[in-house]
Amino acid sequence: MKPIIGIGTNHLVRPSEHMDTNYVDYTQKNYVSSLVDAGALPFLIPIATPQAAAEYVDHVDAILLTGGQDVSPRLYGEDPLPQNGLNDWTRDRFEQGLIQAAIAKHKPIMGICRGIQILNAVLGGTNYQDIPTQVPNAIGHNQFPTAWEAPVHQIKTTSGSLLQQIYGTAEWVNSFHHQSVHHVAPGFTVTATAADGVIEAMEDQKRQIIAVQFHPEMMAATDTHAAQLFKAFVETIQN
Ligand SMILES: [Mn+2]
Repeated sequence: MKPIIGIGTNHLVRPSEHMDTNYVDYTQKNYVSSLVDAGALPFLIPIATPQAAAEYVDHVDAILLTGGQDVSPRLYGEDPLPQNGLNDWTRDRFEQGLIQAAIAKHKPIMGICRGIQILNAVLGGTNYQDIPTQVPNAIGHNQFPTAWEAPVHQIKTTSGSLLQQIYGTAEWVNSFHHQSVHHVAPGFTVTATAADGVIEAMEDQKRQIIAVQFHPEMMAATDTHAAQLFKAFVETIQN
């Protein structure tokens, strides 16, 4: 049996150019294809109540938390800065439910981009609301409109981490974010940083959580490290 991975989705809640007033739950195809290629069977979990989150977790072997909106600073007790972008309290609360249930039921979690930020906020850390204004001498962390799979900045990894086993001591990754982990939640080890100190990955081997700020799902088709990261996550589930 392939491990079943529940993907936390995004949703449209306003009229949009392509979908008009069809309000859909969705995820980007490359999250799905990366998990399929790594040997898993992904299911998309629609955004629902926090109570429903726990029931969804009962039906999957692991959770993938994906990119999207800025995590509400309310989750870590801060008022928003003017640079804080779109927040979605419904999604935040639902993913909080997914995280808490997955940990309670000893199911592994992988977080990507917003995923690392919601994990950190829910589990007791704080985030930078806006890297350019809050991190001194910050490098560029938003490569848009450069190709999604193009690696644009370096990371240095931490010895003993799963991330270093896969990526080596230093590597180039892509970058599409203006927020990041600030104070690290208890239980996590920082496993990669950018040259400006911005946290690019962390993990908690005890709770089987691996999280990255970059986007391996956009690189997995062209980059062996990114593909291997998904394989390693899937293997975590099988153990
Ligand atoms: Mn970055």
